[in-house]
Amino acid sequence: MITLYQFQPSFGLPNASPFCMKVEVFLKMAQLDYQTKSINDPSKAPNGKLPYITDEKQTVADSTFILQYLINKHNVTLNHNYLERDLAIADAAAKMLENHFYWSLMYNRWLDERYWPITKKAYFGGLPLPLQFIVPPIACGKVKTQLHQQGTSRHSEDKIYQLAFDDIDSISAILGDNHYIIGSEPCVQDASIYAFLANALYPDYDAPLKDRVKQKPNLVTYCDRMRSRYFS
Ligand SMILES: N[C@@H](CCC(=O)N[C@@H](CS)C(=O)NCC(=O)O)C(=O)O
Repeated sequence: MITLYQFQPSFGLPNASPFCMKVEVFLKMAQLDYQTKSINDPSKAPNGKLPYITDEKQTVADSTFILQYLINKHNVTLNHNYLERDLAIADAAAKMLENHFYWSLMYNRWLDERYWPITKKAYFGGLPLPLQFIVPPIACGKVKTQLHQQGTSRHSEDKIYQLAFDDIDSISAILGDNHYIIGSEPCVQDASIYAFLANALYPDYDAPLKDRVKQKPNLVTYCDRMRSRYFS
């Protein structure tokens, strides 16, 4: 049995970590049997980050390597007869969300003072009382350092959101009238693209990234289509 180790679900999403959600979406797309286990402290994970999986005696960390492993081990064929060029476009789109858009999403949740109280409550509100005060500033300080070292938080707030708006606009342009990112059936990269867009769109509070996705009707329809296909 495959076990997916991930954060506890929050924001009404399967997972508020888009990387964890990507793996769970993929498991559903591939119709593989799995169970999930919640871990609150990622330092216990093999790479110090979530997600990771175990499958019989194998442990695999990092969503990209997890999907590669599952595809090979369980002979998953999801890419239909898509052209290599279209699959490469889907891959580039997913990587843009994972390695660029992600940082603005992190800023939105952890550093934008309007939304940090909401994030704090969603992620840490269930902790026992002394930990509710101790853990959030430590976790937030860690994210602050990451965002500074990566560079995103060195920009003004407007620019940080503009970076993500451009990503959203590009994904909307690539999707066009397709039902899924490059055609009428999902490919592997839809797992990632949906997980990231859903993380912007579905949390129950208005925020700049959510507003931008909502301005793109094709993205909203896409997310709703993926949600009802895999999570209804
Ligand atoms: N490249 C990794 C990224 C995973 C990742 O960044 N996970 C974050 C949550 S979204 C994490 O575990 N952060 C904890 C930390 O950095 O301490 C993947 O694709 O799985």
